[in-house]
Amino acid sequence: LENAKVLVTGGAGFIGHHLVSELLKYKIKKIYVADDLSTGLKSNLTPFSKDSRLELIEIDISDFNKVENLPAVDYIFNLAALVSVPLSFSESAKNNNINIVGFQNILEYAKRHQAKKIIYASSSAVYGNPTKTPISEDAIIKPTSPYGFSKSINEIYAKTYKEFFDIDSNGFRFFNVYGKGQKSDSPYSGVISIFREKMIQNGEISIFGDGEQTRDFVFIEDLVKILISSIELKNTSEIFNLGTGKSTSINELFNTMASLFNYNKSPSYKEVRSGDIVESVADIQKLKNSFDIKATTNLHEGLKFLKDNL
Ligand code: UD2
Repeated sequence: LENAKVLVTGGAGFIGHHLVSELLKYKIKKIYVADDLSTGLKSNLTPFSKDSRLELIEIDISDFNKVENLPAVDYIFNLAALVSVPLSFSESAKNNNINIVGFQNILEYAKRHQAKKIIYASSSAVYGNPTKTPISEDAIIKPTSPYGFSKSINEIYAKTYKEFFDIDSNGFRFFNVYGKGQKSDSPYSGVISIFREKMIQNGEISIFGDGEQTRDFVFIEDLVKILISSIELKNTSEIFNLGTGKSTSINELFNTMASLFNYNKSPSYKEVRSGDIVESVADIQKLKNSFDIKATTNLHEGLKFLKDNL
């Protein structure tokens, strides 16, 4: 990364700003953040505003005229996306524009500027409801939402650009990412940030379904380190699960958080959220085989960090 120029799309978002923060620890030459600030926040980048290596460019990646004019870089991290599964149903055109057209624009930009590599966010949503857990990368791709579909298309596009234009890439199927700075004020926010906020305010917590559905919660600090270390992989268009390999039910999550946050109320059980996946946990063998860095922060440590760093 020494002297490299980097583009981070979605760099003002939750995952993006953690990535920017980590990248700035390297002797990097320049980091351009491309973000339309629709869900990302300028304030996420305020802590680094004095670092002249960082530049925010306010663009929507679905606008090719704008993408084409972005400065040339060595590496691209594509994190810009419409990330909500429910919204991908109600705003499917927007989902397609940002997640499919936008990504294709970034690939095309990479090709024209001969970028060395694209590292992009895919999602566990490409699997839909897995027939077998833990889910390995070669499991059937059967998304159950426009969001999951769009991410599966990203993977196909990226592989195509490797095949035809020799653009290296790595796609990471993110499982449930959590950490500091994740929004809690939207109905589409992640369960951990919602529970945390409600517990701090001693508010009412809802669990959708019986709470026995499981997720693989991966800590943001681990995730960004893995993304950065993937720069070392050459001549590749591989796709990796990015999770911990550990499964936690929503009931377990609730109980762990309740004791950490001294929350004494009981949750109220509501109807299952439509399209909710029952079991989700990553098979991380491939990730382990390819990276020295692993997502090793266990959920209790990660949650404790969240509590101590309010
Ligand atoms: C995650 C990703 C999403 C997509 C999807 C793929 C997040 C925030 N979202 O959605 O982008 O990749 O995986 O499958 O990581 N829940 C409650 N009470 C609440 C909120 C949530 O019980 O107040 C439950 C919810 O019904 C679900 C679980 O908690 O069973 C996790 O929900 P989530 O919204 O954090 O994440 P998920 O897995 O639906």
